[in-house]
Amino acid sequence: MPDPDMPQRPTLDLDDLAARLKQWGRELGFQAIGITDTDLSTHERYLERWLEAGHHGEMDYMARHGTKRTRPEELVPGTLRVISARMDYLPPEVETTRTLGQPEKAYISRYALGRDYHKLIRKRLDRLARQLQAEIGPVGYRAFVDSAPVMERALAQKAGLGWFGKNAMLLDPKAGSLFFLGEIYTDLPLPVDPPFEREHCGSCSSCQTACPTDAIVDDKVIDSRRCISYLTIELHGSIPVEFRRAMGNRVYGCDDCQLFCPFTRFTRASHEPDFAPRHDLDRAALVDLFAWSESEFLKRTEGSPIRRIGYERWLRNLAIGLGNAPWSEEVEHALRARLAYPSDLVREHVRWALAEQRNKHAARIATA
Ligand code: B12
Ligand code: SF4
Ligand code: SF4
Repeated sequence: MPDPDMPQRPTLDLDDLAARLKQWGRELGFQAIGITDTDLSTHERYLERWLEAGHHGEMDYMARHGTKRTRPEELVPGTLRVISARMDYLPPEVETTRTLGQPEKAYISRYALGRDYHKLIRKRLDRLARQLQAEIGPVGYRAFVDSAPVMERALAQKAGLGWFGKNAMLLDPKAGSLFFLGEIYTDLPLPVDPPFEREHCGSCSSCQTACPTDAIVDDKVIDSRRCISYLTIELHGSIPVEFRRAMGNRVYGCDDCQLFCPFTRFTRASHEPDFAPRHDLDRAALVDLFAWSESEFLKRTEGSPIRRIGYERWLRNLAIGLGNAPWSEEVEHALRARLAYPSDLVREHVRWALAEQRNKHAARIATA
């Protein structure tokens, strides 16, 4: 029974409000908005299985929050609905597979070429929620982007934004998967959208074939410990030797399971200035990035997601890229210049890379 002393919300046409909310979302730069409830019980089981198998590697935060990740109302008490939002990020005219095929260049994941997406999307979600409040008065809400124990893809699938591809990405049949997700948890009982039921992968398995390190261990299941994204961004220590050659020139993240997906041809370019490449990161040569001093690294990655890994891991990743580059005096010279760098981690990767370079040089001489 409603408490007669409590101020009541005026009777709302929630269907109309949800339609307007989606319109505001589009005006704020989101390409899709959907609404779902908080029942993630099926995904809770998938997550448990994934954690039991150790597929999270060193990402302890994936196991740390108990059921808060899969039960939104435990993370934010009172949550009834989740508004899921999609923002595309591929800047126009940025090369993808071509750069991957140029082994003297660095391949940086296309989501990380510009400014960090977290702040931008959080701000937009806050604006969306404030617009809702301006319309109907106080509403309980919290906005998230990849920053809290939230099952972003599962919520998006339930909210109708796409299906889980065999590469575990959330895909939209008309836009591929090169987009970010964010959400608003709210206590407003908005009408929910139907989940995205149809799976469009069919008999395709291009992502599994394309994955350089066989990290897609089952349909929709990634073993992070094999995934280049994890190895270059999340892993703190030494990158296991077994994966180093397969990493090629991928020095920050990896996009292969998306680039070779047939739906990626439907990607729509993003004109968000924040996502535009900085410092030519979409086309830079490995040797040039390896030559950055620590202060240059800090300055040039200010506000970029790359900064997160720090200078030491940046050099670690680039050393592997250089080891995989075709032999050249310039590459050997660049590596030798770092042989005395004051970090065991960096020195070990540089030694590995030099050995790779020397093997290639020897093979060249032998066949000359
Ligand atoms: C941990 C994490 C990683 C880890 C682990 C990846 C992983 N697959 O979990 C690592 C570091 C490897 C990683 C890599 C990348 N990530 Co990441 N990552 C996350 C994070 C923080 C959590 C993901 C998670 O919950 N994993 C747990 C596992 C169990 O979930 P899952 O892989 O999504 O698996 C689901 C499906 O397998 C499904 N499922 C399993 N079996 C079945 C069976 C059926 C029938 C069905 C229907 C479903 C189903 O249920 C599982 C649970 O929902 C999210 C942000 C967030 N808070 O959600 C971003 C996020 C998933 N990552 C993102 C991105 C962009 C990437 C990269 C592309 C970055 C890059 N270029 O390097 C790669 C892609 C790798 C890949 N193919 O997944 C985006 C994905 C956007 C999208 N379109 O899907 C997210 C949502 C961040 C964001 N806010 O935009 N990531
Ligand atoms: S991001 Fe790269 S390494 Fe990870 S699953 Fe996809 S293709 Fe494999
Ligand atoms: S490459 Fe094929 S199997 Fe993999 S996600 Fe895309 S459509 Fe699905």
